[in-house]
Amino acid sequence: MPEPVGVSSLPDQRYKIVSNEGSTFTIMVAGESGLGKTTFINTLFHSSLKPYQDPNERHNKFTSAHQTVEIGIVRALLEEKNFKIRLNIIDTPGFGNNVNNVDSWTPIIDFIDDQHESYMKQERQPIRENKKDLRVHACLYFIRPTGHSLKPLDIEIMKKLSTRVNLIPVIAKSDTLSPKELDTFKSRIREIIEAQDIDIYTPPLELDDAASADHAKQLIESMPFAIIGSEEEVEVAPGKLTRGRKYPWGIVEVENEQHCDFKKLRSLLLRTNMLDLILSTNEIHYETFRALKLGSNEDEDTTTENKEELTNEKGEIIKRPSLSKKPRRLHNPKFKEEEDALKKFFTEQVKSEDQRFKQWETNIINERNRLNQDLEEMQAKLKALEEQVKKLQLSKR
Ligand SMILES: Nc1nc2c(ncn2[C@@H]2O[C@H](COP(=O)(O)OP(=O)(O)OP(=O)(O)O)[C@@H](O)[C@H]2O)c(=O)[nH]1
Ligand SMILES: [Mg+2]
Repeated sequence: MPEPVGVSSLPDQRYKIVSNEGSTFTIMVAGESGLGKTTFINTLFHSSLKPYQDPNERHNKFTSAHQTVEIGIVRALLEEKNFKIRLNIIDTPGFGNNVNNVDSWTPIIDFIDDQHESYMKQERQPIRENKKDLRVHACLYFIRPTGHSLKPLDIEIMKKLSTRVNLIPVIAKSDTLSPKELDTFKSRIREIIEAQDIDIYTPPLELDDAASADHAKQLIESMPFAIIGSEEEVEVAPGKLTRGRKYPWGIVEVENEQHCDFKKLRSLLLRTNMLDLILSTNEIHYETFRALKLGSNEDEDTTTENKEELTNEKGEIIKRPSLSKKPRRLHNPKFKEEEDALKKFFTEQVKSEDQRFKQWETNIINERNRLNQDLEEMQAKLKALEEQVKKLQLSKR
């Protein structure tokens, strides 16, 4: 009997957000080849999920545990009371076996970016209902249970992932390590993650709710989660079957908290932290992507008349002013140059106006002096004439 998901028992406000925003939830698995990624998906399905048949799409069959060769989507339905969430699990091919591993993990990074891009494009369309949303809300990164350390390749990929998605590192096939080895391995990985500044997903501590805070603390302390996957059921007591792996020395059970952290991880993903994963993807990772995209689009704007082409539902191309015309100019060196040039031009204009004004002032002063001189001459002439008149009058008498 699957455990209740718990979404329907969320407080009203949160319930509304999930039902509006979270009608789909997407998890991705990534990591080296053969670490049990596909097996984990199947284990999760058998433990709590129903396969989902989209009427408009060909149904994706459950993948079986042989080497995954391309990125695949497994769909499921999370159902509780009247509440439904469409769940997508992205299975990816493992990497690490090739000489040039870049080719095997860049498609994973591209996939994540492409989903953000596609969502962004849909948001700009005039008709925005029924958006297809495959943005990855949580990426489980599978670590090989070497008991030693993280490989440089792991560090490189985890760094790239952590700037794009909620990254959750997991120790794969943890049944191959003894409890003591596992403890040491966990703390070593935590140290490396901290030293390398890899931003992994951390469940938020809700301090106003003691029980939730306690649960979050437990989750944080268990990171990176040690997991065991199995597609087999084993008999743990007469007639009692459970998912696990059987060894000559005993049985390891997937859902036994003494044996591994599978239940904790499942709870984080499907129960306690689903909402936070959805919201933080939207508010942090998607927004970061959008801001970066808008920043780089500004350069293009100058050549595309600030118009962007959109395709409406009928496939017709329409043009409208670009959304990317945002006041982010100061950060762009190109606009800084433009601004400097404008300032220079303005200063030169003011200078030349100033000179013109000064010249005009000088001309006026000269003209005034000239007029004053003329006036003085006229006055002198007038005086002379007056004196002549006086003299003539005197001589008449
Ligand atoms: N001991 C142990 N073996 C496991 C576990 N999970 C999976 N395996 C086994 O590991 C092998 C590889 O498992 P897959 O699930 O195909 O691994 P994958 O990560 O999907 O591999 P790629 O598709 O090549 O990337 C299978 O034989 C599984 O039975 C586990 O938790 N413990
Ligand atoms: Mg696989």
